[in-house]
Amino acid sequence: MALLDTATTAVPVGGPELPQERRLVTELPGPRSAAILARKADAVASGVGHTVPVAAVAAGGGVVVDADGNSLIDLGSGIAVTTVGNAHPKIAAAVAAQAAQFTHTCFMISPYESYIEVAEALNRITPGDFAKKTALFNSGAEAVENAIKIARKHTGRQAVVAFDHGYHGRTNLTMALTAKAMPYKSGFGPFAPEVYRAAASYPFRDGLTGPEAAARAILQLEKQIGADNLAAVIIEPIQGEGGFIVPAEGFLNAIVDWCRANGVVFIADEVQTGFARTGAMFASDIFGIEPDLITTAKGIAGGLPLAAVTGRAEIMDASHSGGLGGTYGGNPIACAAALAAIDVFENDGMIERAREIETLLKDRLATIQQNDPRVGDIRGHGAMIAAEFVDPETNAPDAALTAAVAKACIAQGVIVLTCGTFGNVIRFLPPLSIGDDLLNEGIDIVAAALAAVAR
Ligand code: PLZ
Repeated sequence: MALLDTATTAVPVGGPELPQERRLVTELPGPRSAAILARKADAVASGVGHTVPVAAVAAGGGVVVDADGNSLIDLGSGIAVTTVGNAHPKIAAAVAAQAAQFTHTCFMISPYESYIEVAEALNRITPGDFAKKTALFNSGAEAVENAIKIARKHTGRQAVVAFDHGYHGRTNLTMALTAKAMPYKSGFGPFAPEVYRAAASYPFRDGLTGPEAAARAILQLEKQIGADNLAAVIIEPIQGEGGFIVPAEGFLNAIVDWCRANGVVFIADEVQTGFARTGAMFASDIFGIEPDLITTAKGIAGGLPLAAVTGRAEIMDASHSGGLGGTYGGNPIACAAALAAIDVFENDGMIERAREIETLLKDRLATIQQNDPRVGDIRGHGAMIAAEFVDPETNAPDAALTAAVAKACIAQGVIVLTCGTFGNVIRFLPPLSIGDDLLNEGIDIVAAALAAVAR
């Protein structure tokens, strides 16, 4: 069965040449998407959900085109992955060339240069002016799992601390690290042992300064777990799924200092914040911290599955030879894509573009907030910006309003994602290849959707 009846619909080629416009030719889903989604319901496990009810056929610049010819404004980048832009020409070319050369040997069997080049690039561009090493994996969760393995081996200790509102993945250990039961954990236990949780810094909700929030967390680490038992502390420098929570100034620095003083490995999970997304190459750079280990994925390879753990050479080398790996980790096609993507991040003005997007989004959202106190907080860095929706009287999270606004935006052809422990945050994660016109049009639609939901 063909995916599309190509006799009647020409499938557009993706990439930046796609018409950069919002265009709705049907209601969403249109008939072709509806038919494909009906097959999804029959063939794909129900646990695998979807947010936008269309079947994608092409994407690039700032749009996603569906099977019916609708063109949607992309403010999600497939959850912060297509940061350089979908079907970026340099990535498409690198992937095609490598696929014609060889598709796989297994790096643990016959190594190849591109894996090593990715490691060299990550050792160079991640924060910290010290000797580093890297190991490559397939997904963010797998990188996190391996960072914990390495930290345990290095310290000879077992306990790991993650934070309130943290998200680190859906595998067993990373579910344990993740702070939110629904939809990520409920019914999927038992979870990995020796995982503990500390209080995070959430300035909009806790009102604490960075040092105050850090003191609260450090008290928990010392009294509930004991530094001598603790292998690693893992935190997202800006918490992603938990609500784009930017910690108060000084919070991360105090935690890093405490870890260093106590021989605890500090792991920054930059799977969502990495690679120019936040207007810096890594969010750790914004806060002036130098993690011992850093986990990356998502934006690293422009949409190909690749992930990494990078960090201090003496920690990365803790494992016996053969202790780290996997069949596909550092697949050559993914490595070719990553080298192309890192070239774009470093040389094509991506960091500057992320900062421009921050200014545009924050200005527009601030105007909306002035007229509507249900927008409780606007926060974030670069092209990772969020609005938190509340009951203006009590500041209580308003998940129903958030869901209604997001649904209305999607129906109008604007892909927005929600997040937050309380489900009351809309996050904006546009590809850095999007133009200002589409960004503005997207925010116009968010504003109209908000205005349309009665106060
Ligand atoms: N660490 C900080 O953001 C992935 C997951 C969405 P994988 N976030 C999006 C979902 O519902 O599954 C993420 C992250 C941080 C780790 C991960 C996990 O990365 O590549 O999804 O395994």
